Amino acid sequence: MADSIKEQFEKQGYVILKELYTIEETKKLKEEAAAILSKHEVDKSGVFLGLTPESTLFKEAAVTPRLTNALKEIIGHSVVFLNDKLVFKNASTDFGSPWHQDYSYWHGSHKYSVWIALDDADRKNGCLKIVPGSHLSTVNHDGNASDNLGFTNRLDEKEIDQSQVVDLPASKGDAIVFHDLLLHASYPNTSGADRWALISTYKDGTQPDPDYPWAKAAFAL
Ligand SMILES: O=C(O)CCC(=O)C(=O)O
Repeated sequence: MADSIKEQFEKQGYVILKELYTIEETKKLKEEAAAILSKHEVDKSGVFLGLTPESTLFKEAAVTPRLTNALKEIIGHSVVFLNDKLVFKNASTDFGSPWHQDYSYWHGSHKYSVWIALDDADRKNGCLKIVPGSHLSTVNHDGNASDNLGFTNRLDEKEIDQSQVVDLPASKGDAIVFHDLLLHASYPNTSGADRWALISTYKDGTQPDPDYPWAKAAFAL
């Protein structure tokens, strides 16, 4: 019998929810995200934190039943949505995100992020790559971050065993739920087209945490 979502997550540190949103729903999310960027006069690629506090469409997307059922199976009955962010790489973005574990940025209880493709993503435009099973240990983030590309906590590429790396190409509307110790990075976008992704972060509501400034609009599911 195939592993359950919880078993897959516990072994690999991630699960893929194919077609979590339809093409039409994903198109609406991308249009809404573009409207929010435009309202804030953001015109170059990067990261925009906090779509759900501005838009009921994103709030509805964050609580879509197939996703919340999967999260409850993985996390338990008490799940809290913390925040979401848009990682919007446009044609001019030719750098990938370096290898890291998200936990190095927030500490506290473990968190669970959902990476949602708003565009089809592959090796040419910056899909995610991960090391399955790497969520079982914490590693040092002492890589050189002097390139001004953010990600101040990162690993040196040569610390990654390339034979263990798995690419996670995704179609629009697919979602990847991953543990905050899963080692991940993304390829540069060399396609000349957009690669936009939405990342929503959740936690176990029974676990204490500091009052994160980035999660002011948190709510329990
Ligand atoms: O979507 C990407 O390029 C990766 C983003 C990422 O790893 C992160 O924000 O933690």
